Amino acid sequence: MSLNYMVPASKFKRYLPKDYVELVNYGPFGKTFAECGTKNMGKYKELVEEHPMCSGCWMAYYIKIIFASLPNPEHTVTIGTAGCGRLAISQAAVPFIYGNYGDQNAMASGITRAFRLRFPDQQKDVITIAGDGGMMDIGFSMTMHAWFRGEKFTTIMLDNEVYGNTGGQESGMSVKGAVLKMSPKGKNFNKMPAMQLAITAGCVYVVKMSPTNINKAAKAIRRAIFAARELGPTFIHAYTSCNIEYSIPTPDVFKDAQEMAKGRFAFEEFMTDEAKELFTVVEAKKKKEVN
Ligand SMILES: Cc1ncc(C[n+]2csc(CCOP(=O)(O)OP(=O)(O)O)c2C)c(N)n1
Ligand code: SF4
Repeated sequence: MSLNYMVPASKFKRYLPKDYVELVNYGPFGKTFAECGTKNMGKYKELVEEHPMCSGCWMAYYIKIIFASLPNPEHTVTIGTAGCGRLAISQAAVPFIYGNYGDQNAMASGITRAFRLRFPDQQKDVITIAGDGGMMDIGFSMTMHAWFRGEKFTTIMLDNEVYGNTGGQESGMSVKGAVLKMSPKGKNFNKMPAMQLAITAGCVYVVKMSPTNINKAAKAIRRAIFAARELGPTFIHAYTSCNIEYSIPTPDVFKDAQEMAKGRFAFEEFMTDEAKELFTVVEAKKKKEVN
């Protein structure tokens, strides 16, 4: 995809859906992060606006942040799988690829490599976005092997600590003892250490967080994308509660996320020395572009 495909021919413009024209005129394509990033959300036409996820779903909120953080939305492809998140991700004005349950990182490996061959002079960003079941249970081998192979794309795990979309089975990321609708006896093994697994498997940048601070969340997503372009696999492990399966009243969803930010989702950031060096250069350049 490129801007050339998105800008409608002037004579054709009046026949196009209003939504599309507004996206071209007032959306983030071709704009800077300072103009159409997380700081200005609500003031421009966002890449994902309407979606069928539950009212107050924290995952849907975080997905909006992901799309508002993209450094280059017109050259980005997202890859997802079965699970609640794909209901919103597939509504975004960014190409979305949907495969069999759990194979998102295998698909992303092929697509990233194909892009590098087909568009050697154009940076394309590939991001997989999937739930904890898709990423750490059924897709576990494909997630891990993509990391071990050093595939250069970003993996974002939407961890709601349950299979939300299928009515509340425990996942490897549920905590020990968690009692869920379809795990009435309580889970009997520990939450998987996703961050440590990612570091061991060779991810060059890894963050664990509860995304209560929008700008901090955006910074992590952008860093993950910048590092994946140059250095290797990157991973964001975000807490995205399921207020339905964990019976969190909608007005308390933010409070719950704040509690998590003080607990098992306290902010942790890992980066290799090369990634650190890269961020110093890239972030100084971006700052200069804004001033
Ligand atoms: C191969 C296969 N097995 C099972 C399913 C059924 N299925 C759909 S979504 C889902 C679980 C989703 O849980 P998770 O990945 O954690 O995402 P969430 O819905 O919680 O966001 C399952 C088991 C499927 N679609 N394909
Ligand atoms: S079931 Fe849970 S994760 Fe799925 S949309 Fe509803 S609140 Fe969000």
